[in-house]
Amino acid sequence: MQAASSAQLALPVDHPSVWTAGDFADDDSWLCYLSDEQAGQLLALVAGGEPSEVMASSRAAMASLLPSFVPVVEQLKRDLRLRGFVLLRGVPVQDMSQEQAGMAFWAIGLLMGVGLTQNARSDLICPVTDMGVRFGYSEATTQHNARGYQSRADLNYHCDPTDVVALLCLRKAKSGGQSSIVSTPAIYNEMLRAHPRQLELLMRGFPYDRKGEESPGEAPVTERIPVFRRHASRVSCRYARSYIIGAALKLGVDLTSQEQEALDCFDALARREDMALKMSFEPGDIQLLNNFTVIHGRTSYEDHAEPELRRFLYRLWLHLGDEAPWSEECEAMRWAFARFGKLGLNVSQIEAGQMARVAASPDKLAAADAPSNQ
Ligand SMILES: O=C(O)CCC(=O)C(=O)O
Repeated sequence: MQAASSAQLALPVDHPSVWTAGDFADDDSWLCYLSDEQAGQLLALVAGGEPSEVMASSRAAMASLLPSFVPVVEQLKRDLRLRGFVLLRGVPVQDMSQEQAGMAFWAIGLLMGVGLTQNARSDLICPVTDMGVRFGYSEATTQHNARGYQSRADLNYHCDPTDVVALLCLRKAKSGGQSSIVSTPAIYNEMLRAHPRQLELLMRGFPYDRKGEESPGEAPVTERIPVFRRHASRVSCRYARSYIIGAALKLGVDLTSQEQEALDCFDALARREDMALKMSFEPGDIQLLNNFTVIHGRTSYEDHAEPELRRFLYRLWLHLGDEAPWSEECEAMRWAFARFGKLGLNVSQIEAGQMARVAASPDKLAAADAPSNQ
């Protein structure tokens, strides 16, 4: 890894990961439509495959079942390294059961990286849906151990703690639930220019809450994770305010007024109208984000009355292996708040123990999970 010199540190980042919404006013190259051939190969895969076989499949085996995806995957990974986001449109979820949609999603993820467990239930394909959890990210509304993806609340801009997060939309909300994304290198540049004192505090970082999902004997909070870490030509970011607030509460310390101000400054820049690229998911869309350079948020939503119509996404947390730029991150940035308890494990690490739950129905999940908030 090439370390940043002090001269470089003083300069703004000049990299394709720096963008604002206006840069895409006439550019939809981030939107990638699946071809009929690709949709057909996905349908053939899920019609013939058992979920357990798909989950245990190797990347090479999956590439031979989905050959039309192989060149696309290389392009997607390039886009994620540079611009940091892609929306894949056209997974034929309308012709699949929910379980089959989960399998198709896993298969595409497998071609890109290694799927990791995302909670204490070892979910590899994690439902993002309203399970009745109350969630907030201010000091006043933070709920003990609650995770936002199980609520229908507005989700403040944050990254997930892996290299890449992927969200597959199966059903939209009745209203709301709009996704928006912001370039964190663009926030960094703005802070470097106008708020250097706040930036310094963010570079020092914060401990993150483990939300009660740690194993017995593990600390309830992480070590300090920098919000920004500068490299020679780029900058990486980790940010999830509800986890920072949760950790401060568990440690019994108040964030200082300067720290609060620095977090407010980050949030205010993220929410600036010119910064965010908004997108509305359609069923069959997969949003892929580089968590080191893109934060995502979601507006609150209203659901349909009928459970079978309610907003439902699946989520993958992908580890992209030892190629740059992922391999250039230090341990605290790379694994952030992902590797503890039963989080951050791949299939081979968990198969000796419990099997991950694959594509269970939201009702079963709600019943199983309601009291634990995991
Ligand atoms: O529901 C969404 O659109 C986003 C959910 C989310 O932010 C997450 O799962 O990290």
